[in-house]
Amino acid sequence: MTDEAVLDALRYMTLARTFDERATSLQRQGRFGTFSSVRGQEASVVGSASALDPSRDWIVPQYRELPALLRHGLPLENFALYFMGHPDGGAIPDGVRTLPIQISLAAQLPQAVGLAWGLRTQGGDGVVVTYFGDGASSEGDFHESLNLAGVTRAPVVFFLQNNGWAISTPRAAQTAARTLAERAPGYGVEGVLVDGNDLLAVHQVTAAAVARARAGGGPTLVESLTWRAGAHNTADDPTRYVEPGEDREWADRDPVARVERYLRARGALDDAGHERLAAECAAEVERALTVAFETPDAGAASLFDHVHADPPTRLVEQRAAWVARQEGMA
Ligand SMILES: Cc1ncc(C[n+]2csc(CCOP(=O)(O)OP(=O)(O)O)c2C)c(N)n1
Repeated sequence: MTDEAVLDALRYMTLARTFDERATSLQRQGRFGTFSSVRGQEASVVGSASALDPSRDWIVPQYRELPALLRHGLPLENFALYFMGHPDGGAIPDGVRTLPIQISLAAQLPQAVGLAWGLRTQGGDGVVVTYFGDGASSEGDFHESLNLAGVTRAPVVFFLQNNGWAISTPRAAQTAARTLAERAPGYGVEGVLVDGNDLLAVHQVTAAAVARARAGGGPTLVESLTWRAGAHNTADDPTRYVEPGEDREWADRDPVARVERYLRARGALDDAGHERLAAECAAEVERALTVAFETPDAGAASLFDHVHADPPTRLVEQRAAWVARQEGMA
């Protein structure tokens, strides 16, 4: 990666960390719903996303990949609206090649394989990168997806973020395999293990997997070994299951500080540049939050919209009853 590319990556990492702090505070105020932070995993997410070409590649996300979606073109205000429960937050603007956030573990993986296989069948050269965690790798969808991808040689990169935990379940309780990456050859898929807190290493490994998939070389499973710094989400209390001091060694490997140190050592970042970056990110987060909070309320009846093109009678009746009830309460 050039210094310029690493600076660009640092911008997305800093933006995510700034947004994380505001989102956590807004959740505490009751203005955001439950929020999952990407803190600690920024190098893993940004290093992989920066290996993609947003004009032809696709991201099929889980719920912890804000900076990847931003780099791919999703406006930050859409992400904020999502956590405010606004339907606009689930809408992906035209031309942005990402699927919506997936909460149901591993359910995005068969979709990623189908999308990749479809792109190839239509003669395109796009590659799909799909994100998921160590917990999701215990789901049947994971195994079915790797199996199908191996057989079809679909241009898909399975990007497994092993952050040590599935809420309170440790990685060791997910599988007896020594590593998660080594499961890949059993499906005829390439498997790679990478230090997920090293931006440059993650970028290099993902870029190689994307190039191979684009050239017709088939799928890869990347296991990005990282660490969730803090809670699973704003509803979780890790002090109940993480031993005190267990995360000490990972605190020393903070991915944002690591990239900052790297750039400073190369003379590509100084105090003034760092302050400018922090101020720009803070301003961008405030801009996006202002847009989100000024977006008109969608109304409770929007619960029924965007689900069926042609809703069944039962739902049409329920919607009418719901609207009448809301109006009666107004
Ligand atoms: C099918 C399914 N089962 C259970 C849950 C509840 N749940 C939400 S997140 C989570 C843990 C996920 O851990 P992991 O896959 O490692 O991803 P991480 O959140 O650590 O990034 C669980 C069990 C769910 N969302 N979907």
